Amino acid sequence: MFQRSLVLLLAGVATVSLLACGGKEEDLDEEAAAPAKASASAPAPAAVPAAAAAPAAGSATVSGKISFTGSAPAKEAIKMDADAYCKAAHSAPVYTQEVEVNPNGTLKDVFVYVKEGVTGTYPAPTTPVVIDQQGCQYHPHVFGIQAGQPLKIVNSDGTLHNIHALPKQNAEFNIGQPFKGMETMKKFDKPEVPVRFKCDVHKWMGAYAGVVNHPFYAVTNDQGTFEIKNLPPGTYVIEAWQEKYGPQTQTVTISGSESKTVDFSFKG
Ligand SMILES: [Cu+2]
Repeated sequence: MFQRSLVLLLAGVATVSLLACGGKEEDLDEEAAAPAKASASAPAPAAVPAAAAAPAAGSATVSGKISFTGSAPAKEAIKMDADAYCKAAHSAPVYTQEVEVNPNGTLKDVFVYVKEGVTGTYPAPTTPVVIDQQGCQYHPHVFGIQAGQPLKIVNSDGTLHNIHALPKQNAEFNIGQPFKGMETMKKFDKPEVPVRFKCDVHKWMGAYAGVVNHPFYAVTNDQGTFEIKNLPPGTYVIEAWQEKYGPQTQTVTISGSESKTVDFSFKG
């Protein structure tokens, strides 16, 4: 115990990850079970039966669709010849994911989150977000995670991957996973959108995380839609971030259990 505090005192950022699987995360778990401080003055919301780790902060919803106009860059088939394992893992062509236009003219893999306006504290879930290296691609390609929430990095391939996170606000990391089934736990301490990941072995591999300090985020699906639930009443800046086209923002004001639609449109 003494040793642990000493290390924490001395080391700051660099060594914290070594201790992440110790008692620290369990403390967070207990806090996560308590209602959000923001709603302390109001009566506790009726117990959500199968409550997830995130506290039920409010009951407003912001949802929307990301449409796309113009022409997308031509999809390029990825050449995986450099690694026989990767090449053999696919019987059909695999395409780049920089701009993913859905059949209904919307965009997939846009990270949508509340950029400004969230008050209160939202303890990081202790359940990890998983990023899997499978078929020499990252799954998912774009994902959200809370600051302080564990990120489980998995190698499902029988080949070497080297996952290299390139944040600007958080600590960079660079981890070789030479064997199938390897798992590494990491986390980001600060909010940052986006954080890019690359593989130093396979140049075509790329992924992006949106790191936020609350649970109000989503990634658009193959219908181009998103939904952000359990928002307390307030005025919020909603940002939609796309890998090639960058961010767009809109402001929305919601009250009570209102549902509002915030649509975005990106142009190729
Ligand atoms: Cu790789």
